[in-house]
Amino acid sequence: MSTERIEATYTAKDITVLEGLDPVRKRPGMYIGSTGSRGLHHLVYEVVDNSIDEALAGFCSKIVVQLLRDGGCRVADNGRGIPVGPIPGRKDRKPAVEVVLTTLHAGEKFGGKSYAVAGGLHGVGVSVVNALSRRLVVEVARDGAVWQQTFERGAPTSRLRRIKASAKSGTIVTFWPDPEVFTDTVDFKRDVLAERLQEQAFLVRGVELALVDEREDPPAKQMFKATGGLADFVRHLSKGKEALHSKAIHFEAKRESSEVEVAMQWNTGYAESIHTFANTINTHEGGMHEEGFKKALTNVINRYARSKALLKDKEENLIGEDIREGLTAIVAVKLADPQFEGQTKTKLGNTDMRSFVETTVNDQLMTWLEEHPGDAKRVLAKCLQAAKARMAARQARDLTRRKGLLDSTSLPGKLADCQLTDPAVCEIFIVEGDSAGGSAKQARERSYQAILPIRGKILNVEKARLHKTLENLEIQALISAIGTGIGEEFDATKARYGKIAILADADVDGAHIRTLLLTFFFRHMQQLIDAGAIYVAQPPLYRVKSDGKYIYVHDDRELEEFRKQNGQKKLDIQRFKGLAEMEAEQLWESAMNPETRVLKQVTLEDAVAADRMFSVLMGEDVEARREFIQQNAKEAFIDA
Ligand code: 0RA
Repeated sequence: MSTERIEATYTAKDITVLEGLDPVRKRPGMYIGSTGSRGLHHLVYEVVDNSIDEALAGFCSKIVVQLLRDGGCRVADNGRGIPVGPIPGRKDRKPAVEVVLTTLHAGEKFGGKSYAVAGGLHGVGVSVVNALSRRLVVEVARDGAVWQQTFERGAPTSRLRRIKASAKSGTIVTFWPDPEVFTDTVDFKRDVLAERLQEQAFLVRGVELALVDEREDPPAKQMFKATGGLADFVRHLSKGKEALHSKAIHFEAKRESSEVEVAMQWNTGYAESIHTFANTINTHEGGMHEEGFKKALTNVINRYARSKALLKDKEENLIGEDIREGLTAIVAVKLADPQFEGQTKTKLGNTDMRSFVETTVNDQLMTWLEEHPGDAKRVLAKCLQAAKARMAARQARDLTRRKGLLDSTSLPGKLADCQLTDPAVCEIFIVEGDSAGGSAKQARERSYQAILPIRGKILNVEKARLHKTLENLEIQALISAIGTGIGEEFDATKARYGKIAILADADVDGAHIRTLLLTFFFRHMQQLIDAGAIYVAQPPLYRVKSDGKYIYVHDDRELEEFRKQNGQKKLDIQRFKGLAEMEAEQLWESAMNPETRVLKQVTLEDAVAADRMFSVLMGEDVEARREFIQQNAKEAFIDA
């Protein structure tokens, strides 16, 4: 999970097809999502995706990503190489490689790729990377020679030159992101890239991906290659969880122009962790392949339970939720012409994928159950137990619902609601502690800002079943204030606020509370994260008086920056210990006033990584948690 300052977001449908690269430089956010750290990393993904396409088409077995000491990034593959000859039918006789690098969406116009990656923000083309780089060098080995061309901010600074003879083939793209575009940072984070390359390696079996960070001395090298395909992926995701059966269930099927591969494993936990992909794109919003998978899963488990008399004739079927509790699964399809739909263009729309996946899972999962009676018994016991818990939970929930605790008909007593009711303009601040809550209530603009103080640490939902979660008073207050309900009953249209901001102290305790709240949103109201409704407010750490004016400073780096800019001046610096000791006016100016506050929008950049992070960070396995925290100690908690 990553957070970022709010900036305008656009969807792919806003992108109009234009030939030149000017529009990319004018509105980079439209092409790569943002010009922050996320957008910066998108440049790398874009180039790697092109190499992955070559691997999917069966022409590339190795991809190397190098982070250069001078801030550049080099992506090398041993694919066919971008064509260097002129494009048939084009008058200007420009080499295809130049057209690919200087024209938006050129990739689609030729090449006849079998499984072209084109969804969401991906597949915008290497030309976008070129436009947003202060310099880019492309080298192609193909047609008996190595060819090279250079560019600056998207414009060629040389013609395509033949460098030397070569019998090899492949493409090397080296680019230096433009600091005029990426004003926040041009610093690539190795961990972020590693996570992504690791995921790609799981999805394209046998392809070798390497990451070399030459900014370290000696260079840090990581290699990703998954000979076990998705089974390796599931093992990776299940780290820190206790499996119900030792080996992941793993199967695949092919037909004319499509493939499906599934790997799944049940564990003793409660989280449902299903991730779906189409042509290596994470279909975060699901779609037809996910529907087919869930339908077959429910069907097979019920049929098996009946055939073994684990469910009696008069007993009701297990529902999907019972079966998916504690299930980690990856469903990956490959198809020729993927249709990406939904809010973030990550929902697979191809209807034929539903029946293809459904039939495959129906057959193969049933076979697995029949062939592994011992494992099957443990899985079924777990599903039946989940059903029992659900019935108990339903009773608890009916009770709470009867008392009106979860819907917004009776709002929690400590909520200081706003006067307006239009969710488009209303905001809620979830504030840690009653005293900070008190200041926030005084500070707020009551027409459109609501305050919900929460006491201490809320329940860790990672370790609790749904009915335990719903019994928790802080969580009840949260659910009813927000208004959407949770789980199956979640209804986004009932949201009472357009922005939900977590306001916690800038210290370790505050970070913990923020993580608990984010875990809750991730597991039970993920749609709100998808909709961009969840924010983290950044309370300031310092107030600096300079020239009679007060300035709020959010961290030590910012303070250092400020000191540099005001070299000679004497500064009067006040350090805040916590929200509670801030005056209402200070809180308003620094954390709540839309004109001056810093709100970071919580985005699910990588749902798979977030899933793993929450299970490990908030789960039972102390050893796995210690290791995770040590490995990630350099990174602040969740980037927030
Ligand atoms: C257009 C057509 C073909 C391959 C590529 C582009 C291509 C692009 C990139 C970007 C990075 N690595 C790449 N490798 C290949 C098909 C070429 C053919 O038909 O031979």
